[in-house]
Amino acid sequence: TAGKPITCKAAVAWGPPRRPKTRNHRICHTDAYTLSGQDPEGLFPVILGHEGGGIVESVGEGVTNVQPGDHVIPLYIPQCGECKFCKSPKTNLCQKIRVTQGQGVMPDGTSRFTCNGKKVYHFMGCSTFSEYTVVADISVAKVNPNAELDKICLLGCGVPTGYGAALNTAKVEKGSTCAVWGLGAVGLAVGIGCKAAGASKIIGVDVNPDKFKIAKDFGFTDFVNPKDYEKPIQEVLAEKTDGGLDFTFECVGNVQTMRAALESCHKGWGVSTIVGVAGAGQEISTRPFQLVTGRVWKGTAFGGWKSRDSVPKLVEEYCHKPQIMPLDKFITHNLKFGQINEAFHLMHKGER
Ligand code: NAD
Ligand code: AHE
Ligand code: ZN
Repeated sequence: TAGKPITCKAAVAWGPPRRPKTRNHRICHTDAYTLSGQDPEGLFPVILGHEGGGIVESVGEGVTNVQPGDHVIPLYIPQCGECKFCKSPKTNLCQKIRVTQGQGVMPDGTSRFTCNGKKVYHFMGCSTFSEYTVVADISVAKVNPNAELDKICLLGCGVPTGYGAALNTAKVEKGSTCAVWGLGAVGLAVGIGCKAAGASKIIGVDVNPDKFKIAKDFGFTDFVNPKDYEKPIQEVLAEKTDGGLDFTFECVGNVQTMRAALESCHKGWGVSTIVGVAGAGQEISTRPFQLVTGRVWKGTAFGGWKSRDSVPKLVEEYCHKPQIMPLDKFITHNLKFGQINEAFHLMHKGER
């Protein structure tokens, strides 16, 4: 049906105050963030969703990298292989279609969605909260068709992001000490990355203590709830770790926890990686002396993975080494597509 309209179900978000099948979808906190109106790039009406897995229904003229029937994971960071970002080994941030993607349209400037006769925007080049979606050819990874789509859809964002933050961005070292703020899917995935790298201590920091039990299964060895202490968490952690951590990760999206994570790093060498996405207009701050004295502030998008090269490999890692890539453990609820608003509600209940 290439070129012909398809009528299907989709979760259309008409505007920030309202709550809202590719085949399998997952909600990432970033979907909730854009829905809340905090995203400076947020446009409405929109079909949100950027973590999914599906089967190619049809391809446009000239598309050669996938064909109907292929199993694919949509990619919000594409990989064209030609731009200067793709050619650099230092980044995964392909820029080939970034401008139009941020404008909620396809690379040719058009939207391919309408609802009740109204134009509906694309989201992050994916729009997975729909039974059918349209994406650029460089925005899909072709993956092993034997891998279950309802599991590997997790490899569209949260899990690779956290796992790669530890392995690619921070480059966690064997025997090192690590701390992770925020034990949602992203923070838990940082845990599996730190464990894979051989960290000796992995401290989970969350204001919701219900998260600590589940996090033990993701490599975390210790837990701290900042609400249990009067003094700043950076002081608490410095005392627990002989002066500070080798690696810290912020997976909340809060500028105060970003500062705490940096200042909890060990003098001289501690590396802090920002993964969380903060709201529009927010800024980070710390005394420059923190950096002068050897702490390093970094950030990561999609865990630094060059998407089309890496996602198929992560799928194979799940298939052949599930003890290292335990996707099944991330799944707490399976809901029907019509229950998408309930899914957002469950995610918000996980916050405190
Ligand atoms: P989530 O809502 O599932 O988890 C967030 C966790 O943070 C919760 O467990 C909550 O209890 C905890 N938390 C809230 N306030 C806290 C505080 N003050 N101190 C400590 N913990 C606190 O979210 P998620 O889906 O895991 O995403 C986490 C963040 O990462 C979001 O900001 C999301 O937008 C961002 N993200 C970034 C990338 C990237 O490529 N950089 C990719 C995916 C997600
Ligand atoms: N649109 C926001 C930025 C949001 C953001 O930082 N997105 C991350 C991915 S979060 C996935 O859950 C990202 O990859 N950013 C790189 C990019 O090019 O957007 C804003 O502030 O405008
Ligand atoms: Zn995401």
